[in-house]
Amino acid sequence: MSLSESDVKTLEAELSSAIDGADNLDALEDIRVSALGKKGSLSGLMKNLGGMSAEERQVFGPLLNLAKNTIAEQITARKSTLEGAALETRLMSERVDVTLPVSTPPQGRIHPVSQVMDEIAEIFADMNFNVAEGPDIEDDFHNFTALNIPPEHPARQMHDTFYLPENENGERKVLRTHTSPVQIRTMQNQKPPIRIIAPGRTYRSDSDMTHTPMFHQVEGLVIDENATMGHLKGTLEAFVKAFFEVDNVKMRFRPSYFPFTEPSAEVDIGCSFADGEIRIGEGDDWLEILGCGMVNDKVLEHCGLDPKQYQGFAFGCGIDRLAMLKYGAPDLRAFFDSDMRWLKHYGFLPLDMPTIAGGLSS
Ligand code: 2NM
Repeated sequence: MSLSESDVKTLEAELSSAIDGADNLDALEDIRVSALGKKGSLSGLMKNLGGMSAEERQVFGPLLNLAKNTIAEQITARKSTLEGAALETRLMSERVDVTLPVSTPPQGRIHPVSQVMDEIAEIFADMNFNVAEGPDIEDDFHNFTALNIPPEHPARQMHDTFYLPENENGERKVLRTHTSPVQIRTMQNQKPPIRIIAPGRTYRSDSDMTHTPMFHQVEGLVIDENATMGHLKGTLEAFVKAFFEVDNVKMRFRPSYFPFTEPSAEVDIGCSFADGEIRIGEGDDWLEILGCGMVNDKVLEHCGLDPKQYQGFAFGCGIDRLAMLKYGAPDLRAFFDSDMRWLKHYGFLPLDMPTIAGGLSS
């Protein structure tokens, strides 16, 4: 009989090192079949038992059984190691980071006009002003009559008003030519003290290099028992400094005329032009940016307020021009072209909100 104990030990050692060297489940399965399968090497040795004497069988039977069990256990252990590693690899490759944003970053931008409106609201909020709103389509009373602009008043022609077709009551509504009707509605509905700004769209039939038929205005109104022109000047100075982010600003109040205020003034701020750039605050040039005045007694009366008890001031300015000045956009008409290339250049990221603490235009 040719089978020796060392043959069994040698095969067992070969199989054992092959199992240790198997680096994936398919290779391990090949080894299992080549050792323990029907035509496997260990199974082949077992077939020798049939031709052995009883004494030999007593030696080789347990020896082969032990070898078979040892190899089978070793394959099972290696299999679970490889399965664990395979699972680990899969988990790593299929890993999902649930903290990542759900989509690509927003592609849109905040329009400079919206940005400036937010900045203005922030500045006046810090001076205890509320934001008031009203309809774009107004009636004649709120847009003109209450503001001391009666029919046939030359200011009606001045305003290049867009009129809507006559309605069933014979009335012609208008696209508001300023946001003053919002102030009128506020005075009608709210007991003083009043402290509001009214930002929004306004409309005049005017279109050239520096005028668009739709433009944006912000007006402010303070009504109290003793609000004065001094308060008006202080309020506007604080606004201009905060808006242009400068510590000093030269200001000049020129007498003017508006039907809704008496006295009335136009406000210029000092500036200089150097290297094609405008500097706000100081310099020998002047820039007109605001109109203002003490609210006309007739306006107070139209709103049901007693001018002997109440007085106040109002002001108004164009937002589009402020945005051009602050952010350097040269052409007003490009503001309303909805061109994404323009907006990518002049626009603001959605999450950079203006705050007094963090900076308005940071
Ligand atoms: C301006 C200039 C001066 C103004 C007046 C009023 C109201 F309703 F109180 F009478 N609102 N806005 C006003 C005053 C507006 O814009 C250049």
